[in-house]
Amino acid sequence: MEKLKAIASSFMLKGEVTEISPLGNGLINDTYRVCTSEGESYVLQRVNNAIFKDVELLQHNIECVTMHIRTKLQEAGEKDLDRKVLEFIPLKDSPRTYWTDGETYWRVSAFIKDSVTVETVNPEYSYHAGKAFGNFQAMLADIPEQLGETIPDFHNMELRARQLREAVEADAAGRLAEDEVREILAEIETHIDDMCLAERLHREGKLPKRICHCDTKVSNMLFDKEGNVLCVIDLDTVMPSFIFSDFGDFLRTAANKVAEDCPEIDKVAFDMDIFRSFAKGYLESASVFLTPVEKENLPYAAALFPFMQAVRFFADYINGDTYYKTSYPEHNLVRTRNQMALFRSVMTHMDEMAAFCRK
Ligand code: GN1
Ligand code: MG
Repeated sequence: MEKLKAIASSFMLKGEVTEISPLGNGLINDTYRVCTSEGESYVLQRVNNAIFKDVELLQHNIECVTMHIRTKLQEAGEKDLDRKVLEFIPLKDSPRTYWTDGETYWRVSAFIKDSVTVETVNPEYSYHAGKAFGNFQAMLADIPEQLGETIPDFHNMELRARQLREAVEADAAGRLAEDEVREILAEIETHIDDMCLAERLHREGKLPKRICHCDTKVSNMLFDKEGNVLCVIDLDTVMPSFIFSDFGDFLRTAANKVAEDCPEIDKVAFDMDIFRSFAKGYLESASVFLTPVEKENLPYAAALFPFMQAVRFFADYINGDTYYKTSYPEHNLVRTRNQMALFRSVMTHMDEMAAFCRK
């Protein structure tokens, strides 16, 4: 903790650091809450630079995005600015917003007062979330700076399929010996071509990349106590992507009746009430910029994300769990089973979703 205290203290905080405690449950970065003698709270986060290789670019993206949103909100007369967009704190001796000793990277943002995160949402929350993510993309539609990809090809299904095939080829952990692993692999293979539609459309010039959040799971939104969305957090993956990313990844977590690692597979199901509420909110705020191709493929996005996540968890399982934090040896396999069950459930609702989006 002394080390963390020293790191936190090198940022321009109000007051002296008095307390540091762990916060949240992300699978990639380590996060702490910092309290100071002046009663202020901050979020201290270690950026996982094994995964985010270019922290400088990442922080540049985040600074551009938060400043752009702040200006937009200000222009719109927003009164509660500090709770509606994250603020990154510079170092005491430099305008840089991250600290590094050459090995680890840390940053600090202001803690948003009276905010909560949730792991599950009801239809009402989902409607607000849909509006919030649509707005987030709409506000970023005219960002003047060029943003880079903090993880190149992050949501590229062709790449994820390739990585799975490489993992299978290497079989580093000997897990291909398991019958179930081979069965899951066979099932995944039958869907890969269909699920690579976005990359094909992009190559044909029919699908643009826009600035997206790319990690829109439910727990990456802050709500106030009344259930209104305050702002979107966890901006590491904000980058150019297809709008499917934000639409699909929210539903992947929000519309699953259980958590992404729930081992009770028979309880996994895609909740159409959540879909309808979220899609309604999203379409209300995103319609200003969505093209017909983007709009008509929203049901595909709902299917793509559980599928892509299954492929990613599965490749990590086969690689011997080198990417996602796991709590037990089969954790990534359980996650894979869960996401494949969700994918199958989504696929039974394709026509219904298409009809809803056409309305
Ligand atoms: C990771 O760290 P966290 O939980 O915000 C992952 C997402 C996955 C998610 C699955 C950079 O996000 O893409 O959807 O786990 N982030 C990265 O829970 O790989
Ligand atoms: Mg994340």
